Amino acid sequence: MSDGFTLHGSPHSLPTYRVALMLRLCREGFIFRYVSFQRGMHLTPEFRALSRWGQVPVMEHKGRVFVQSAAILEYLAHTLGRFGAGDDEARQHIREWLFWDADRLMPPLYAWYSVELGRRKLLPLSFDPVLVAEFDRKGRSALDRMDQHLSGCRFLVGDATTIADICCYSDIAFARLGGKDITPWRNVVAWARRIEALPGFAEPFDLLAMQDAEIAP
Ligand SMILES: N[C@@H](CCC(=O)N[C@@H](CS)C(=O)NCC(=O)O)C(=O)O
Repeated sequence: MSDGFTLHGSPHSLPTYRVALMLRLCREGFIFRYVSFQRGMHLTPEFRALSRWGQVPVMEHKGRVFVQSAAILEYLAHTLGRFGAGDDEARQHIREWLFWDADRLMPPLYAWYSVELGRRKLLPLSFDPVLVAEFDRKGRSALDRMDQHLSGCRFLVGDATTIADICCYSDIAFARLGGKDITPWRNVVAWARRIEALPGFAEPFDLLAMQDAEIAP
């Protein structure tokens, strides 16, 4: 096992992107192992031995195995000393955003992407229009909340980028890939531009290749 970072996931996976983006912004190289859902790679005994819940992303580092993208971001912030909190209060606020994201932001915005993949027949997915309307209602409401918060600040917590921003930004990137126009949320758009201006920033499909690859720092 390598002493560096190995990331198992898929370019179509929003939580995989969020970990890859963090590593890239920290200028850390990593080995990417593509787990193809279509080929059932997530069901193999080797993968199930790594991933407690059978999900990507999985990150390996120094003989340890990590799952759950938000928890991985916290580990990376702590280990690499980047994009973390300056004090206990900020750490708590960052964690609140990570939990809010998993509860309110990521589910509807990632669903928008799934709906689009199904619509374009790239995956065998179809959704009841009632469900699609519900994704829309929840996604819009979460974006309203975020936009309101960002009206008074440049980043979600404090005055510099943290893992809270990296986490929530990934949802915005996938909402856009899902064909959603987020321009009505002007503060969110301005904030997203700040993340996109960070050195090393890359869009999802520019960062993760469809086959195993060594990603340069
Ligand atoms: N809360 C998890 C979500 C992970 C997740 O939903 N992964 C999906 C791909 S994006 C997956 O592995 N799905 C396969 C399955 O659940 O069987 C995280 O943030 O890491």
